[in-house]
Amino acid sequence: MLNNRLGIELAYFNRTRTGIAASRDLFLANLTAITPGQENLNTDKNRGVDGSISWRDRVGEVSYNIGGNFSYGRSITGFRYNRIYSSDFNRWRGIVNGNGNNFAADRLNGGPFQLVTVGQFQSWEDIATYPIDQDGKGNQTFRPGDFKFKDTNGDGFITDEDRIISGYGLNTANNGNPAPALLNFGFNFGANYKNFNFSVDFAGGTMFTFDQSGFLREWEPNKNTSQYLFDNASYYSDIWDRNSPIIVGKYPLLLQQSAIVGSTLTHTGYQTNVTYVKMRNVEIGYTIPYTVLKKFGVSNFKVYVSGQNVLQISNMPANIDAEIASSGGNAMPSPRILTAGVQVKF
Ligand SMILES: [Ca+2]
Repeated sequence: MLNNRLGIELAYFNRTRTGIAASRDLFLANLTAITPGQENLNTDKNRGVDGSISWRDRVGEVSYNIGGNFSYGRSITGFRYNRIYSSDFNRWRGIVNGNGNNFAADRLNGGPFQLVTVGQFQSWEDIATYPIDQDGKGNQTFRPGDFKFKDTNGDGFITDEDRIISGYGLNTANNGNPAPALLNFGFNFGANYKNFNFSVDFAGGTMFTFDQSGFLREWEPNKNTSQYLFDNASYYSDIWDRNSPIIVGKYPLLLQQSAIVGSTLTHTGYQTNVTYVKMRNVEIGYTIPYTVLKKFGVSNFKVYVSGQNVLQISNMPANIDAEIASSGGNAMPSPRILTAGVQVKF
């Protein structure tokens, strides 16, 4: 298009898988020791769109190219064999036998049902006068810095029934580690001027949830925690005096207890809906002209510096690698590689 300067591609996909194996709900006495076999009962759907655009041209002695691409996809729960729900509320949530997964038919697969965090208690007085009872005990188990939750059904209490779909999917099959971004994008730029060349490309993603766990969330007995959590948690103004005022940070006090601070129900207090972009590759090079090289018997001589994963801009806690596979943050990030080199061909 336009003398081959402009390129555009757009693709839409809509895939339905049928015959996914599942077991029928059968009620057999445990004594029979029989479990129903799996049959091809269910369906799943995946829909999405991806595209790319590129442009290359020349301005005076500079030739350049610029491009971008994206892909967006979502999975949707399809037909589900007539499951038996314990209540209409669980039917709406798609919860079967206490399984927290979202199995409701024709719903976008996404965030788990969880409490939504709406703030933090700022002081003891704030706790004493807070109109919503979060623990069924008049909030006496809370301390300044602990989370406040949304009373979705407005009954004045925080219970299981206040949970709603919130955030994007967490990879429950993988310890709650982040699921892949629903929207991925990239863009690139390259230019040549005389004997100089420059190229850079960026890659990023958005629409996924990072749920801090482990080192980024807890301070349990005989366990380490992260500097990030220490730096951002609430703390006693006098560490030797438990009656001293609590300075409220971004997270609750770090207490050595096994229960998750604030609520035993999952909530959004430690979650971030992440958007990130990384400078994936960058290179600048200079090629010595052949007219100069010829007399040395060299056909090609190029010097360059290049980098991979040079920088990341994101809203990740502590700006840790958004592509990290661990919700505890304790995994190897993509390495940052800087290279300086000389290419010689004879
Ligand atoms: Ca409620």
